[in-house]
Amino acid sequence: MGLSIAQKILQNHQVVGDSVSPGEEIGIRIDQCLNQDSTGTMVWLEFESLGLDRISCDVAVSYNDHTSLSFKGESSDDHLFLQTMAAKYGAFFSKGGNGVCHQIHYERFGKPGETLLGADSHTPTCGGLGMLAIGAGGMDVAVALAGGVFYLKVPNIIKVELDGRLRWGVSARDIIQTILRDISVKGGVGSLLEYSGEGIKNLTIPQRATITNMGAETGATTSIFPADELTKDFLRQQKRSPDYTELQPDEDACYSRTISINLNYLEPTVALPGMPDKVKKIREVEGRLIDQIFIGSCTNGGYQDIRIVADMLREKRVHPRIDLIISPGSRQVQQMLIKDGSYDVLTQAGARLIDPGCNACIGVGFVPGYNHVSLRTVNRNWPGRGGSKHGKIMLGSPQICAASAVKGMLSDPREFAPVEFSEPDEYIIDDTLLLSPDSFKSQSIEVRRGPNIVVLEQQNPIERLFNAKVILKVGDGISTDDILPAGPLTQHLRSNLGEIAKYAFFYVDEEFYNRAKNSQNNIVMGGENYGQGSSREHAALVMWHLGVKMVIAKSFARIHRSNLINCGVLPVTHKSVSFNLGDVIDCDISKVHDGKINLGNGENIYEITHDLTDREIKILSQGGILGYMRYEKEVETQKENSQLGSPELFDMF
Ligand code: MIC
Ligand code: SF4
Repeated sequence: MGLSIAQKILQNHQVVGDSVSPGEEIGIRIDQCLNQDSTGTMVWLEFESLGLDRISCDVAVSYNDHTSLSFKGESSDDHLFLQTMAAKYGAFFSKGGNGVCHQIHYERFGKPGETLLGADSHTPTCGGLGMLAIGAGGMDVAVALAGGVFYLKVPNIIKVELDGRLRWGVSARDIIQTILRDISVKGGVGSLLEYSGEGIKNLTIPQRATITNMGAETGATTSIFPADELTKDFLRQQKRSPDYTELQPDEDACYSRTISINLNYLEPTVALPGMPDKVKKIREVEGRLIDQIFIGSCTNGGYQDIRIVADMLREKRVHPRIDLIISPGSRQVQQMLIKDGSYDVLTQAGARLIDPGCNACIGVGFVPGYNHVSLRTVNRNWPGRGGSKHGKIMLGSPQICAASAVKGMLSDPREFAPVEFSEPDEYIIDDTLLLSPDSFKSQSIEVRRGPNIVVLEQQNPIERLFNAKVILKVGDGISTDDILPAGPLTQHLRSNLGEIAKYAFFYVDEEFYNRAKNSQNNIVMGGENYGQGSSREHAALVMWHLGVKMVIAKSFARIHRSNLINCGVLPVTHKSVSFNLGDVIDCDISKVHDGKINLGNGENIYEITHDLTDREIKILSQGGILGYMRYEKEVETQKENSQLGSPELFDMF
């Protein structure tokens, strides 16, 4: 049977498992890793706890992008910690102002056919280059930095067949927003979106990267495009090594389903506030008033994106009611825009140009006011995402943003004269803000650790039996932003679990923290797609810290489920069992290995099936992945000393 592109890369990297058939749990080798300033301090603390001298993957990069504006001193401490840890252990460090991790990674590092594991859910952006790029929690990334295997269930491969060519006013974002409208934020769970068809020849690499970036919003494990002549050209334009091999699926590759889209007929779209899949055609919603527009982020912060905006705003003025903020995705994009005069055009039109970085996307600055409507080229818009639950965020293309900026209301870009764009023959290459690990080899590195950077508690084996109390019951679609909000409240506390835990479920139930901290035996009940959205490991770490031992939900988002397991919190998937707030539940973890788990509350004992693999059960029994790795190491050492036969704890499995 033939293989798809993703399966070929999986097969080339497979170190555990016999096949790459969907559903199989396999282990793969990771070539590249990335982390950023919100997730990276934990990644490095976790890596440090493994006691190694140097990273073992080919390339690793730590980015300063989410809090690069350092509204709080704690963020500056985080940056210095990342910079010195990267230097000490052999990773690149991208300084503040260099831009958003995903934009830079596909410009400077991404490689067709290789694997990338990133502590950020939009890591799939590099799939636009034909790389198998997967978002994960910090602990999985720490293990990969150490040269460890990354485990995943081979996803179902969905073929997305594109034909035709986008017409003026319709953008790459409209392709993925149309898919989101059709399959929803749950439609990609357990799947991978693989693009093919004649239409992809008409999409540049940055356009493909927009699509693979926002594919994360479908819940898909990742998205990928073939590596073709355009990929090769892009690497040349970036003055990158030409060691490139074409990557195409086999003719008889098998797909779980096909989504066909004719680009000729697509229309500009907008996602209404609340969820990225609340997508409408612009003509259904035009005329609605808006207050603020933000253009940038890892979805639409590319040169093409902002250059088109400049061309649409040439000799025009931003409407008086609009605050237009533009943040280039990277310093390269910024320099291209300065060189071609776009910066002048945008400034004269009345736009505010800010430093490359995540900025408004994550509520670091430009937080919308009470009932203010903000139109953004970012990828997420659930309540609270922009830093306040009172703001309303809509998602749309740079073209829609430009048209709306001029008219002061949601507007159709097709009413503007068409703007042509072609990729430059060469991009400006200036890696001044990218520190290579080689520059530090001869120096002895002193790691700079601010007082807010708190070493993680040790993970210990968990008890087999416990009396736990349901302290929160929530509905469907709870995101990691609901579990632990990002933005001004917490962004500077990412290295301090004790402090950040105070904001757990802050916008959902302000009393959660007080309830949780009074007991060390807690349970949370969720609905469908629990933990969707970002890779934010902190959403699981704070549960661990607050004594949440189990989350029972109808279904889990992939990354959050793994994060819970890595943190020693049992994720139990159920459809029918429902407990109420205050119920006390016993759980005999020693029975978990039968494919069943017993949950009881006094009179009733429910035997329900679970989807935990043997490996996951072993991790859970050691209190999490770090405890498990420490345990494995001890077992190995003891074996070497010929003092131990088979490990007693594993006997129960
Ligand atoms: C996001 O877009 O939600 C973030 C902020 O980049 C997160 C990572 C984080 O919480 O730091 C993500 O996507 O994983
Ligand atoms: Fe940064 Fe926003 Fe992209 Fe997350 S989605 S990496 S916050 S730009």
